[in-house]
Amino acid sequence: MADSINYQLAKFVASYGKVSQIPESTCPEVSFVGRSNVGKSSIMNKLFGRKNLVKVSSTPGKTSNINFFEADDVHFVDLPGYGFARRSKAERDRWAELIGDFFDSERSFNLVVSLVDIRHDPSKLDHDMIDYLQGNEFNFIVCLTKADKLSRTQQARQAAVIKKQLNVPAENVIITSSQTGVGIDELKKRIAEACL
Ligand SMILES: Nc1nc2c(ncn2[C@@H]2O[C@H](COP(=O)(O)OP(=O)(O)O)[C@@H](O)[C@H]2O)c(=O)[nH]1
Ligand SMILES: [Mg+2]
Repeated sequence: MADSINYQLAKFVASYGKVSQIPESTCPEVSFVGRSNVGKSSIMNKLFGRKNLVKVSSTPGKTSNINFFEADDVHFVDLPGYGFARRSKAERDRWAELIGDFFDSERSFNLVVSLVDIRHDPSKLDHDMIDYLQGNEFNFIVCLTKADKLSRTQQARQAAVIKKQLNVPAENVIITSSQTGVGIDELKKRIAEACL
């Protein structure tokens, strides 16, 4: 196998409303989780070098499906975002069921990329998500998103605070920006290590 993933030919594979509809894993998989509006679609587009292959939502919080993308025989899974304030209980329940079923299912969980906005303290839902990943021994990294919104000094300070709050090893945390591309090469390196 090659030592790096060719992202040039990334394409959309399929969208699923239920975990039971998803076919068995046929290749390594990288899943993306995080609160709605954290920058999940943007970071996936940045990886793929595409503007809008993954839809960047103008209406945050719309409960979405589980969307599969593929590049160079690696699957990239865009999971529905959590924590949108105006979401109904029915929608929150649907989210919890989808995510729970997904991570409970027998798949190739090569890497889970958990996104947290670098500007804010992690929410209760961020904690729950990351505690779950750590507790169940998923191979995961935390991408701190939107670093371009802070100065270098502020980035370092926030990264230290968030690492401590989430209680994750320092090497599991990457500072990123889909706007400037900061951290994207490091993310690609981690993905290649987990998948190739
Ligand atoms: N400044 C800045 N804005 C970002 C970045 N990533 C995403 N955004 C913006 O945040 C909003 C939500 O992004 P999106 O990727 O759709 O988030 P998702 O809901 O997690 O998929 C959009 O307005 C994006 O343009 C980033 O790295 N820097
Ligand atoms: Mg999105």
